[in-house]
Amino acid sequence: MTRNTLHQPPTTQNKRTFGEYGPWIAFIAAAALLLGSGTVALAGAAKDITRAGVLIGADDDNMDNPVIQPADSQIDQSLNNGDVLIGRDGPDVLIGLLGADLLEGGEDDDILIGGPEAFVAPNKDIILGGSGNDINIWAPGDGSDAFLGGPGDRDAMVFGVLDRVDGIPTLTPSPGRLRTGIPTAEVTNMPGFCVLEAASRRETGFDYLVRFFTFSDGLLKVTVRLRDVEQLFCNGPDGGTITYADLTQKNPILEVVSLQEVVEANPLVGQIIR
Ligand SMILES: [Ca+2]
Ligand SMILES: [Ca+2]
Ligand SMILES: [Ca+2]
Ligand SMILES: [Ca+2]
Repeated sequence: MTRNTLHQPPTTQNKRTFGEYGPWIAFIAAAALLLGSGTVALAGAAKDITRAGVLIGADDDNMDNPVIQPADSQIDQSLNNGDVLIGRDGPDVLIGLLGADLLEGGEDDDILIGGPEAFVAPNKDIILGGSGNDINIWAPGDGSDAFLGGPGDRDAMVFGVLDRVDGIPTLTPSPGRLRTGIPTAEVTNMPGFCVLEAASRRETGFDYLVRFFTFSDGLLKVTVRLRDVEQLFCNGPDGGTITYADLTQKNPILEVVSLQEVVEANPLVGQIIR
């Protein structure tokens, strides 16, 4: 399913030009950007771990799409920009953008981003890491999500302000991620902080609920559900810090850590956040 050309979604809202992508486009294109066409898109190729892919939601399943929405129907037939993005063998980067997206990393150590949705609803994503040590990044403006890390004993949940151009996360070259690059995010400058709550898997299907409160009004804005996730990185209640919880511990708590301690806990997260 590798596409060598950029698919331009048909809607005005999502129309982007190469120029708008800025200098990143050359790198992204070289890294074999895969832009989802339709609602299901696949990255990488079976039995070839070098075929990692960047898979970005097309955001074209909406009422402006005549394939989805018959002209003679006034009733919304669309998924409101929801995409299904499925990674394969390699270490993929999956980015859902707008809509309630379903992301599945597949095998290897994937980086998954349900948004960024920038407060545009629907913005509640379901994210499945699959095997390997996966990283899910939530950014302010994304809604309440569920992240199921799956197999892998170092799946990580990260809350941070994603670096982006025109709403699309920028991908920075990384030695271990030559085909895709990695997204980057500022954790210490978020407009809020996380509170970790243990959950009953029997009652909820999840191990933890992460509550995100905003500094400006002290209100609970978002809850991210975690299952089979071993690490949590967020901002602390005093702001300007990185907090970390080892979710494999009994009664884990979020504690302020240095960037060096982040690197020791998860080297790839250490490259992504600051
Ligand atoms: Ca989408
Ligand atoms: Ca994968
Ligand atoms: Ca995993
Ligand atoms: Ca896991």
